[in-house]
Parts: sequence; C-alpha cells; structure tokens
Amino acid sequence: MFGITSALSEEQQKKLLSLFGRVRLHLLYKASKHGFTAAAFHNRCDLQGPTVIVAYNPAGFAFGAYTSKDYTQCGQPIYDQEAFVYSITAGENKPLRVAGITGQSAFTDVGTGPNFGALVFLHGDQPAILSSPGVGFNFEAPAMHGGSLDLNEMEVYRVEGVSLLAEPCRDTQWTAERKQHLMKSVNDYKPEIKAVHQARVLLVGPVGSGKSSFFNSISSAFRGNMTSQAIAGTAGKSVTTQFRTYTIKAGKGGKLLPLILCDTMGFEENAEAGLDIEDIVSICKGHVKDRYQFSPSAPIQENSPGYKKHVTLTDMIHCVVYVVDASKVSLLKQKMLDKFAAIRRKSNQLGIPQLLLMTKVDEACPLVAQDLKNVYRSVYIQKVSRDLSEALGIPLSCVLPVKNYSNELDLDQKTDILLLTAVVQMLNYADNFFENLDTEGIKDQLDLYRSNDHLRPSIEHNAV
Ligand SMILES: Nc1nc2c(ncn2[C@@H]2O[C@H](COP(=O)(O)OP(=O)(O)OP(=O)(O)O)[C@@H](O)[C@H]2O)c(=O)[nH]1
Ligand SMILES: [Mg+2]
Repeated sequence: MFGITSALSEEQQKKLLSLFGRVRLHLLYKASKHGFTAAAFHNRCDLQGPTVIVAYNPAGFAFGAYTSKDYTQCGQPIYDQEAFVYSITAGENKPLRVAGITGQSAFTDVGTGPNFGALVFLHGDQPAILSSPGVGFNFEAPAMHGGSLDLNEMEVYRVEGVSLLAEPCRDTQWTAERKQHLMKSVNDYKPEIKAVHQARVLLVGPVGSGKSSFFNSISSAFRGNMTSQAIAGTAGKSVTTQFRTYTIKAGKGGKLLPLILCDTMGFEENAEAGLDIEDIVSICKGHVKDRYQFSPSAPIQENSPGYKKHVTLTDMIHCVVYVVDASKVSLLKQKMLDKFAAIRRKSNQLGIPQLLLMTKVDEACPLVAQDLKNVYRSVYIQKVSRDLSEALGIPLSCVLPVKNYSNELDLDQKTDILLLTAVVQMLNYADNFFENLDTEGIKDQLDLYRSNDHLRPSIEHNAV
C-alpha cells in the first residue's frame, strides 16, 4: 500500500516471516490510518486470500492470527488447517506459534472484527481484543499478549506466494513437444486476409512493464539463443522513445515469421508525460512509420516526418496487447487505469481485439520464481490476474502471464512455452480482427479509418 508504512520493527518482521518461509507481506490495513472498526477492516481485507493480522499492545507484544482463507462475512465458521495464532515478543528468540485445535473452526466469518475464537480483534469496534484461550486455539495468555487487552495498533498483511492451487487453472504440458508444437503454430500461421502476410501486434503499457523485453524474449526463443535487439532496462522515464516494428526470424538466417511486434514508448500516469493516446490511435490506424521518434509534447501530425498518409490493412494494428508488470498491480493508480480505459475505448471503436500480457510473474510470486510451472497454480498470480481483469475490464481468459528473459544467459523450456503460448493467442486474436472485417458492417468499420479507398481492394480472404 503506497505511502503507508508498516509498524513492524526489522526484528519483528524477520520473526514474522520465519513463520511462513519464502513469502512477501503486503500491507492492506492499518487501524491507526483506516480506523479501529470492523467495517474498515472488512473494507480492506475481504477477499484478499491468505492474510496475517498483527496486533500491537501497550505491553510491547506483537501477536495475531494467520488464515489461508478469504474473509467474506458469510456468517459461517471457517475451517482452515493452515490457520494459526502467534506472538513475536521482543526478547524471545523464537516466535510462539499455535495451530488450531483439531475439529474446531479457525474463525467465524462475520461482519464484526476478525473472530478467531481464542482471540477476537477489534472487539466491540474498539482498539481492543477479547482473549479466550482454549476456544479454537490453546495458549497461555501471558506468553501470547502479556495479559494486555488494549491495542495501540493493528495491521493486516496479505501473505503473497504462500499457497498453490491443488489443480492448475490452465492445462499445459511443459515438454519439448509442446514447445515445438507452439513454434510450428506460429510458423504456419497465415492471416485470414490474402493481402496481409503478417499479423501486426501492438505492445502498449506503463514504463518498464517489459514491452521491449517481450520482443527480445520471443526473438531469442525462435533464434535459439539470447538476443537483445530492443534496448530494455530501467530508468525513471521510458527507455524506448521510438516506435519500432520488429520482425522475427524463425532461427538464425531463417524465414520471417508471420508476426510483427510493435514496440512503443511506455506511458505514465501524468497526462503530459510518456506515450500520448492520440499516438496510439495513429499507430493502430497504421499511420506511424518504423523509428518514429515520439514526442511527449505533441502527438504525431499529418505533416510529421514519420507520418504515413496512405495506409492499407497491412499497416494497421490487428491486435493490441496491454503489457502490465504483475509485481506492481497493487500500485496501479487510477490515472493509469483511466489511460488503459481510454485506449480500450479507441481500440474497441476500431474493432481491434485486445489481450493483456502480465509480465514479471517471477518477481510477483516467489513460488513461480522457484518453478515457472507454478504460474497456473499460484493463488497469488490468480488473484493478480483477477484484479487486473476487473480493473481493466478485460476477460480473465485474455490475461496471459509470462516471464520475459531479463538477465539469463541460456534459454529455458518452460519460459519459452509460456512466451509462445502468449504469441499463439495473439495470432488467434489477430484473426478475430480479420474475421470482424468480413461482416455486414465492413464499410462502417473501414470508414472509421482514414483512406478507406486504399483498403477496400485488399480485403480478399485467404482460402482456408
Ligand atoms: N524478472 C523479470 N524482469 C523483467 C521481466 N520483463 C522485463 N524485466 C526487466 O524489467 C525492466 C524493464 O523492461 P523493459 O523491457 O525495458 O520494459 P519496457 O516496457 O520496454 O519499458 P520502457 O521502454 O521504458 O517503457 C528490464 O530491466 C527488464 O530486464 C520479467 O518477466 N521478469
Ligand atoms: Mg521499452
């Protein structure tokens, strides 16, 4: 949570983390800031997946409760074998960790403060707890909280990267055959329209989200070794400042793939900085030439040097891909979401299908960093996908998680499979663009573009 700092001391944080293993804590709620009330707690903590409460009392104890389940205010007792209550007391080397009593519920999911039976937090909508050792959890009250029932502070953290789904949400084979099959699908792809030989896919997204790295990664996967044709990196501003249209070869010296990846300057929250939405519209219509130097002060004009007046279907964008860093989703501000919404409106008007590429899944979830196969099993990645899908108004099925190559020296089969799966989906969506043209409304749709006289003769469908 931006701008709100944790009350955990370094020592307390270390002890708390030692209860979980390799996880990350994300502060959701801080009572002194949001209010010592059940409503404020539920407002921030419901439907967040695994969470841990940290309560601080005047006796200097930090203690609380962990649950792997959501708070939903369903009114039912919740059984959670992974739940525990704990205390991390200064001076004590080891944290106190108390698992639930077998057969008893972990907590009652009601609209009051979190009720773990033995410990009820925000009791009576006050900065206080109710302590009843033996109800659900058994402990000695002096060891847990020193008998001090008032609270100076209470925080709730989402525990990220802690759990895996029993079954993956998408079925994938992580084998060499699967990789070959995906590569063949890309190689053999033919746009539905005869005059178009390559699907043109536009990558747009915030500064540093991994647009240029995605092109580099796809190019590397096909070449069979690491390449970095597009300059990638981190800086306060967008590293990419030119519009680039990249072709990709199927192997070193091989034939060109039927795909062009268009890389853009990153956009920023500030309306005056980063890529301009009007530039995106011009790109989508095919008016922007390769290597056009973006200018944050003004969008491209008809008389700009990089402006292409006469365009055909070949020049247009056939699929827009929003690129978002999975590890920064909770930091996306409303202004950024508004930019996405504006681009989405324009793309819809132009009939261009859209996908969402969620990069840096390795940075977002430690379980995925350990083994990329966990990408479809990570509870946290599923949650981030859902959040993004809702925030951007894009169906969950259109969210494509990937890990780009960033500092590796060698290719990795699982990384390639995830990257290639995303490319195949982009090509499928580009086909939807061509299919949409083949409708009654074709004239209306093309009228949305300028120079529609140049387009009409080129719309002839490839025989399938
Ligand atoms: N760990 C990890 N790092 C990544 C991933 N994708 C990109 N990066 C790193 O993130 C940084 C930014 O990546 P870029 O590809 O330059 O991002 P961009 O969207 O092109 O950024 P701008 O051109 O500045 O808008 C680089 O340091 C990359 O190495 C990923 O999937 N995982
Ligand atoms: Mg870039």
